[in-house]
Amino acid sequence: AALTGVVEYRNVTFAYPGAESPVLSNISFTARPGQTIAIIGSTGAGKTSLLSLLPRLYDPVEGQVLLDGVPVDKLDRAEITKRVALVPQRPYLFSGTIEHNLRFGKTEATDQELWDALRVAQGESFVREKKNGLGARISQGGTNVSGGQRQRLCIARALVTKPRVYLFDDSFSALDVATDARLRTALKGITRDATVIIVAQRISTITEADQILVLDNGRIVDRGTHEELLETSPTYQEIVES
Ligand code: DUT
Ligand code: MG
Repeated sequence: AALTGVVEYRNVTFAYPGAESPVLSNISFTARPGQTIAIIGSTGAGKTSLLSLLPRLYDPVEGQVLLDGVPVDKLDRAEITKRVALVPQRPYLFSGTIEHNLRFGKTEATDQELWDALRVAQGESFVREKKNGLGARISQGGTNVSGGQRQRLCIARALVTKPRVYLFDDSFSALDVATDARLRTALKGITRDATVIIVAQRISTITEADQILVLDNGRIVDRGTHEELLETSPTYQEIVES
């Protein structure tokens, strides 16, 4: 069977409801299974807004977002949720156990699947260290775990759903460089056949991406691999040097 998980943005323009000017203009790109597409750009460039259109947190005002060739507004939300996992920039945990939080998207996951996801997300050891393990309580908003632990639990939650498409919104920024590197190596194995779109601040997180989109003021100003952009993109060079 053909691999699913093809994401296409076709001439997408987006403004927040009630706002006059668009925050995204004429965005076009395709991300295929097995590929990692990175999005980089300064704060306010529109990276989070861009990701939000695939799971339909918002809809574009012009153009189309397609999943496996079908415009997402023609798909059931449940179908989108099954195929696409978004790890949000501000990872959210709710009051309940670690297990509840990990099963949030997929209630029928086995404990083994939860531990497997935690292992990849580099969250296994801190959960094992807790007296109640998966049964350890998380307070509302996850205030009793660190920012990095919160990010790792939210990454594990996404892995548990075994989606075709992963959207990581700056998901590695609260991790130290070594943990970030270990996590991404482990992820590579898991996401080999999946489509990965990753927003990053740290250049080291994205140098191996198949394609990097440089977003500036809601537009894709340059695109290419790390090596190509170093040669051709002044905006990218600025980001690398900053
Ligand atoms: N914006 C809104 N309403 C919202 C969210 C964002 O008007 O609910 C604006 C703020 C900004 C633009 O949209 O001018 C793009 O914001 P976004 O959050 O997409 O930018 P980012 O690239 O993700 O910035 P950061 O690197 O700070 O996460
Ligand atoms: Mg953002």
